[in-house]
Order: sequence, then C-alpha cells, then structure tokens
Amino acid sequence: MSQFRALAGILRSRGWQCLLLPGGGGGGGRACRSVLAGSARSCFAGPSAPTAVNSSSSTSSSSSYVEEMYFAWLEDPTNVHESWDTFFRHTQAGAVSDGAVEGPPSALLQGRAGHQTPSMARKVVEDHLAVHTLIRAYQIRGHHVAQLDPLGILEADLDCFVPSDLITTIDKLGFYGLDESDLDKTFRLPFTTFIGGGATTLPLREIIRRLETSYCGHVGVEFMFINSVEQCQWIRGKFEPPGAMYFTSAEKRTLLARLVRSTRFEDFLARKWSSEKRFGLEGCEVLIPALKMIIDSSSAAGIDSIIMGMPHRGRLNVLANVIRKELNQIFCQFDPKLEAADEGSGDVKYHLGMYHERINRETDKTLTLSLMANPSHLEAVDPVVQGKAKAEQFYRGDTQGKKVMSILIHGDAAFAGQGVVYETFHLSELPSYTTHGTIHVVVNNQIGFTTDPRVARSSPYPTDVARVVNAPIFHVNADDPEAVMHVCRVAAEWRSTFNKDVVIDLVSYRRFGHNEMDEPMFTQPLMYKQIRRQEDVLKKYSDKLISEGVVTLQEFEEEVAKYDKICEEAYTSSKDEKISHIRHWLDSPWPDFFTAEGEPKGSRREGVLQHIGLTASSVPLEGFNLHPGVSRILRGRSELVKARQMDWALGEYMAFGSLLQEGVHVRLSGQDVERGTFSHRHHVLHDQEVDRRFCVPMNHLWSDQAPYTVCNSSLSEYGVLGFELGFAMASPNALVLWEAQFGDFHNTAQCIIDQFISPGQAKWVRNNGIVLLLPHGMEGMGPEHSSARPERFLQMSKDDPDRFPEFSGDFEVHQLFDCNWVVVNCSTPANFCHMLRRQVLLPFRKPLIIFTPKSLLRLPDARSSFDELSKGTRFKRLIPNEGPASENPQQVKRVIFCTGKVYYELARERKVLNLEGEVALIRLEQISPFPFDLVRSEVERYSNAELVWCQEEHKNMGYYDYVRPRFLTVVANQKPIWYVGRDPAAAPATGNKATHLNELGRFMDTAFNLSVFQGRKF
Ligand SMILES: Cc1ncc(C[n+]2csc(CCOP(=O)(O)OP(=O)(O)O)c2C)c(N)n1
Ligand SMILES: [Mg+2]
Repeated sequence: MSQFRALAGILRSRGWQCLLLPGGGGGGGRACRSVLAGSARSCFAGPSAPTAVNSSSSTSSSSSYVEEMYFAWLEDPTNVHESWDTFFRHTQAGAVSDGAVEGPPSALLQGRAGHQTPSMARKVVEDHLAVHTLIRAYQIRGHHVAQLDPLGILEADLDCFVPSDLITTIDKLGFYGLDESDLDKTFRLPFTTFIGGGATTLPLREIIRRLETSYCGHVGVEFMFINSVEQCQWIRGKFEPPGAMYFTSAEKRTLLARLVRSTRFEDFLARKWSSEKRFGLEGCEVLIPALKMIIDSSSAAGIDSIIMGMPHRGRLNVLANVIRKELNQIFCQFDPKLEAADEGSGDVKYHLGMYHERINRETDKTLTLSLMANPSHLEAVDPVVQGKAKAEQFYRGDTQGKKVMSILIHGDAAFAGQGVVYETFHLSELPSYTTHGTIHVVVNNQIGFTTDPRVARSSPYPTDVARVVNAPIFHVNADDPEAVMHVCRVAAEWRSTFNKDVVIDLVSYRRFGHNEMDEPMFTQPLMYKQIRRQEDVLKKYSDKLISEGVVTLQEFEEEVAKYDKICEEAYTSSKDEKISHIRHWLDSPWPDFFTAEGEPKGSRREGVLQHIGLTASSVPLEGFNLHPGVSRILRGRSELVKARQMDWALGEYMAFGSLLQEGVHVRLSGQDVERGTFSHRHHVLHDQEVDRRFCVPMNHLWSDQAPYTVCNSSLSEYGVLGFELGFAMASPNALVLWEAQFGDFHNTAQCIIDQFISPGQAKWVRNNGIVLLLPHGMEGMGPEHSSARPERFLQMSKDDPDRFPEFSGDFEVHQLFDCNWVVVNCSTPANFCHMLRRQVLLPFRKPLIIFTPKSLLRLPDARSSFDELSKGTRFKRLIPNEGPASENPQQVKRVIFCTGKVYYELARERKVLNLEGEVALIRLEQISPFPFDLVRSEVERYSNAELVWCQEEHKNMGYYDYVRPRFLTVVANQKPIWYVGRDPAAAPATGNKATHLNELGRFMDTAFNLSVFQGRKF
C-alpha cells in the first residue's frame, strides 16, 4: 500500500491528481478505487501534454484505469503491457528518489501497443469506460429484456421498452461512442464482473455475448439496488461466470423425475375428479422441483426445519410431492361421503396444513417440513409463518436462523396487491421478529383470477415490494427448469450466506381458468389461445434430455408409468378411508401437551410476590442512570409493594414474573409496549447517559427463570398480530401477548381475528393461547381510542345464548374447553393477574381477548392487595357485590350488572347517593363464555330486585346484545333485564368532552333512579 501511496503522491504532485487515498490508509485496493478526485487532467495526457477532460466521471474512471493497471502490475508485471511496466518501475524508483518519472505509456493495452498519440490514448480510455458502463448497464437493466415469459407474448415487467443502454443491435453501440470496428477489440474487465471466468480481458463481442447470456436469457436478475457491494459481488459471482448454470446428468435426471411427479399428479387429479376444484398447478409445474431444490440446498447448509405458507394454487401437489403427505389421505378428501372424526367445522382440502418429519434423500439428513393451514384470504398466512418460524428458532436457541427457516409461496396478483406482504417484509430485519431470511417463491402466472397484471398493479413486476428490504429478486422463465433450479440453488445459498430475504419470481402461465371450472377465454382470449398451443414443460424438458442423451425415451416413459401406478394404488386404498381426521392435518402438533397432568408448580407465595414487586421497582444493573420520572414511578411501585398493594402494572408484573419462575416463556409484543402506551409499564429501562444501554428487570428475577421478551413492534397490526399468533402456535408452554396501542386499532388486523383466532380450532383442530390486550374505555377521548369493539368479539363467541347449560363437573373448565375464545374485562389488578395465569395453567389453549383499562391504570380504588393473590385465590369470573347490599339481599331493589371501568363510576355514584343497601353492583369479569352458573346464583340471591345491565358503551355496541339473551335464559324469560347506558350511535364515542360528560351523567341518573322502569313492559 505504501508503494501505491507514493505513486499517488508523485502523480498528484505532477498535476495528475488521479488518486486520493482514504484517510488513515487502512483501506484496501477497492476502497482506494472508489475514492477518486473530482476534477483532474486525463491520466494519459501526461504532465508534458496536459489535455483537459471535462467529464469528472471520465476522469474518475481514467484514474480508475491507471489504478487497475497498477494493481494488475503489482500482482504480476507481465499482466500489463511492457510500457506500463516501465512506467510503474520508473514511478516507483522516482517515488523513493527525486520524483523524476517518465510520463505514462501511450500503449495502453496488451495487443495494442505501438506509438499512439494522446488523443488515441484518450480514445482507448474512453472506450474502456464505455465498456465498463455497458457491463454495468446489463447488470442493472438486463432483466428488462430477459426472455421471461414462457408464452412469449407478455412482458414480465409490463413494459416492452428496451433500455437504450443495452446492446440489442449494432447501432446501439453508438450510445457508448463505440462502433462495429470495436467489437473485436479486447477490453480489460472491471473487478465488478465475473463474465471473464479466468480471463481478465475479452473482446467486446464476447463481453456482450456473455452479458446477454447472464442477464438477458431465461433469468432476469434484479439486484443492483442492493446497497452492499459485497452482496452485489456475490450475486454477480453466481450468475456471470461462464457455465454458472451447469447441471450434471444425475441432477438433470432428478429434476426430470420431480417434474414427472408434479405434472402427473395434476393429470391424475384431473382424470379422476374432472369437475372438482383443486386449483391445479398446470403451467407452473416447475414449482415442485423448485421447492425441492430450495429444501435440498437448505438442508445441505444445515437447516433441519422448514415452515412453509402458501395459497391455494398447487397446494395439493405441494402436500403430496414436497411435504409427502400420503396420497390416499389426499385422495380421500375428494370423497363427499367422508365423515369428519373431529369436532369442529373443518376446512376444504386446499387450505389444510401438514407437518412431516422425514429424511432428505439428497442430503441424508432429517428434515421437518410443515405447511401452515391457511384461510382463503391471500397472504394472511405470511406473518403467521414468520411468527412460528421465529418461535421455533427461539426455543431451539437458533439465534442466527441456521436450523429453522421459512419459505413463503405467493401468487403474483396477491403478492403485489396485499398490504400484509409489505408489513411482513418490514418485520424481516427487526431483532425480535426476524427469521433470518425467508425464501419467497412467486407463482407468477401473469393473471389474478380474471384480472390482467396491467390493471392489477402499478409497479413493473409483482415482486417490487421486496425491494424495500433490499432482497434480491430472481425472475425466471418457468419453462426452463434448469434455469429455475439454478436460481433456487442460488436463493438458498443467499439465505444461508447473508440470512436475508430473497425472491424467486417463477414467470409462468395458468393453463386452465382460476379454478378448473372457470372459462378463461371469457376474459383473456388471446392469452389462452397461446396457452392452448403451449406444450407443457414436462414434454419440453423430457425431449431436451432425450435429445441430449441424458435419458432414453423408454426410461422416461417408465418413470411416468411408475408414478401413475403409485397414484392408482393410492387411489384404490383411499376408498377404504371412511373417516377424515383433521387432526392428521395438523401443522403444529404439541405431542406431550394434552397428556400433561395437573398445573405447573404454583408460585404465589408472599416471598415470591415481594421479590417480583421489588424487582419491578428497582434497577438490577450497577451504575444505571435512570430518568428522574422513571425513578419516581419505581419509587411509587416500591411504596405499593411495601403496603402489599398492586396497581395494574404490578398486577401484570406478578403474572409474568410468577410464570417466568415456573419456566413459562412470556412474550409481549405490540406498538410501544416496552414503556406502555400509557407510560405505566416501563419494562425496559433506558440509561440516560449511555446510548443503547437498556435494562429489562423482568429478566433479572431468578437465575433459572424462563426468558422474558418484550418488544416494541413496527407500526403494523395485521402483520404483527399474525406474527404473534404464529409464535403462540409453536409451543403451549408460553404466554404470548399482543397489545394494541388502543383497542380499536385491532380492526386493521381483522383478518387475523376473523380467519385464524376466532375459528382456528374449529377449522384446523389447532389450539392457540394468544392473548390480545385491547385498551378500552370511554374516557372522553373521541370516537377513536375509545372502543375496542367488544361487540364484535362477543358476536363471534360460539356459546349458545338460548340454552341453559348443564352444570356438571367443573363447569368453568368445561365451558372454556367448548368455547372458541375467552373474552374478559377485568376490573382489578389481581383478577387480571389470575386471568393471565389461568391462560397458561389450563390443560388446553384458547385465545384470550382482554379489554384493558386506561384511567384505571392509576386509579387508587382500582388496586388490589397481595392477599388477593395468596394461596386459595383464583380468577373470579364474576365479582359479587361488595358492601351492605349483600348482607340483606332481600332488601335490595336493583341489581346492576356491569363490566370493566364503569363499575368504579357506578360505585362512586351509589356511595354519593347513599344507595349501598338498595343497589347491588355485580361485575362480570369473564363475559364470554357467559358464567351462567354464577349469574344464576346472584339473581337468585337478590330475588326481589329488578335486574339492570349497565354499560358505558352505546346501546348497539359493548356487551348488551350479548348478555341480554343470556340473562333472559338465566331467568327463564320471567324477568326483564333493563338497559342503562348510552343511546345507540354510529360512532363509538363523541368527540366533545362536554357531551361525553353529559351522557355519563344521564345514564348514571338512570342507573340509580329506582322508579325509572316501574310499569314498563318488557
Ligand atoms: C384477500 C383476498 N382477496 C380476494 C380473494 C379472492 N381471490 C382468490 S384467488 C384470487 C386471485 C389470486 O391471484 P394470484 O395471487 O395471482 O394467484 P393465482 O390464483 O393466479 O395463482 C382472488 C382475487 C382472496 N382469496 N383473498
Ligand atoms: Mg396469478
């Protein structure tokens, strides 16, 4: 390097100003090349004959050229022309003596030596610059002209425009100031290309030919937007070297065999069930060998668990030929008489999931593959897959994603159109959400149902969304199976090298309609005329291999016959299947969980509570500079702990801390959850003096505790809730919570709630204990931020409003076992704590929806004593009246049932009005499943009282529609349950504070006006 520095000094001192070295001198040759002077004289004009070069880029590249020569010379002096050799030797000699050097040689290139004038020399430099620019143009834009469409009629980038800087015809050479006579001239290749293979120079004609082969054939590589030189070099190294796409005969035969399976599977289904929907893969049969190549390569790199998500198209084929579900189990799903063995509503065959452990034949290693069950809602499964993959990595300590990975398969229209794709990409690099690289495969059949791409997206490719995370995108013509295999292999290697996302865009076509019953000619007549003429890929590829002599026709036919026979035999045995076990289609089995007996060891002794409380009020790290405001909060906590009291934040701490002690992993995720939207939680403390120094006291409770994860998420609900749902799917031994910033924001994750959380078990016999924390309450904050929309959750609860259940055994547990989810609104920190613990202590898992408070977080009345957590205490589904009314129940005139925060407003008002003996206040803490048993005994206890349901929400919202029929069932329709609350409304809350208070005042008046319902009919 010092030699180079000396050379640079001499050149600069003589007015050359070619080279500036990076500060500190630590950079290597490449760094030096990128740091070039802005304006300079031509390097080749020499000090004695200065020739101004106006373009600074020309200057930089001229400098670069001298550097290239210099580095080549340093490597081996015979690499350069002897005139350069002399020049550099003299320069070096001069550098150490008096700086007297000759001008640079005029013969610049090997084979072009001779006496050249300065202008000739300049031309050579300019031509070199032009060639380097040309190479770069192909790297950047070659994919625009790649032959990606197997039909040959469409443009994968929606654009038939040919970039002007690609040499598609001779006249385009003029763009670079080159002409035909330059085609046979030899040019030195820049270090940013590998087209030379071993050669460092090539004739221009060959340079263009090789660039065309690498970038404009059946693969379009889109990667130059990636801002890592290392990653770009890596990709260039995979696609540019001559023969990069080489396959051995054995590999070709394997590929052919896989294509046979893929194609003949669809043919078989089409033959046997010609009028059934199956969303076949025809037109993109190469998906199966593609996935297998990704799996083989990943397995070779050490991956032993792959979690996959995919839409309808080709799903049965993936189940059969990638996951290897038994064929008879697939075929029997087509039998309309098949009876369901499991409870629940089940799902159609092209949505079911699967989990399978097998030996990978190519690598001889064990591999677990799971395909997640998914709803029809396209792309909704993406974040769920990521969450599950993350959880598996977490539990296995796979911190770099070297063992577990995810593959997502997409349709072209859905990939471009669905926002959750973008949300999922944005999770890909976040520390608590990354799965360390996902391989995305797009089945780009250039159509979405009946819609053309040109009206379905504004971006050139359906894959452009992936550019936001700098994922390379490999577009490939799906009718060239070897090109597909190559990109799949590269994608798998990319993932194992860089642990970043990568996209494979399988540009294909859809041979039939959207499903097999649809007529595609209605809407895409010309495309489908071409498709009818299109030979299938198996035929094309088998012909190719036969002509190459890799297989014989007979061998090929035998392979086909062999697989057809397998299908026929499976078909015969499928007829013996009379019962469908959805359980056999589980994507996430928990083998030991349902046999586990009893509760985990309890840990709510006083000492434990004190220890958790003290940790919650302190900083377990030495020398930590806490913000004074946070110190104050912690001091306040400490005072509470001394008084054996808990506010909401402490109640949550007690739940999490005690579960962690019992070895249960707790993960809390959502927007700003670390501090808490309402600044009450402070689970992550920030050092005020040291950047990025944090402390999570919850992880300092016990040395052998389970880890606690608390993570602020990206500003996404759909993606993040889906992710946490997936995380919760991986293991029952965890409390996984997602908190909405305000409860109403859950509606942008509605698809996850409607499609997975509410019906997940019924459709896919899959337990899931995800917890949703939804801040809810009418606090005068306006129409948004007020309602978490309890009515929606309750409306989807499946318990029967009209049937009084039988009370047998442990009714509470039976009810929970039967329900689709649990909906609660706790009014005390202790009950909140019990609720969270019950979620994990149950011997099964149900989603839990908790409406959490805002003002109650700090309300002194809404505190609990440690006694409420002591031995013998448990979650209260209903909190009976507290105070005089319960002592004389027969005297009570009115029983007001309510839930959540309004209780405290009612209690205050009752006290003010001195009605504590006449009005009983009963809190429903678990709203669904409805505690019929407890409500009945309360109603019986206050048999002379009229019954009121009071809520702060508007009448058409909140809980009223849910509880009313159930109360009537409890009283056998013999008594009314009167409504007290806000009137019906369109918006969940008023935007006017005064109106808010008026409404509150009015319904409080009604609640305690004991004559208001007299004489009213019900
Ligand atoms: C969220 C969502 N919206 C609409 C649909 C209805 N739908 C089913 S398939 C389909 C077209 C999908 O096109 P593409 O993603 O290209 O997949 P392809 O069917 O072509 O394989 C549509 C609109 C759906 N399933 N999900
Ligand atoms: Mg499509």
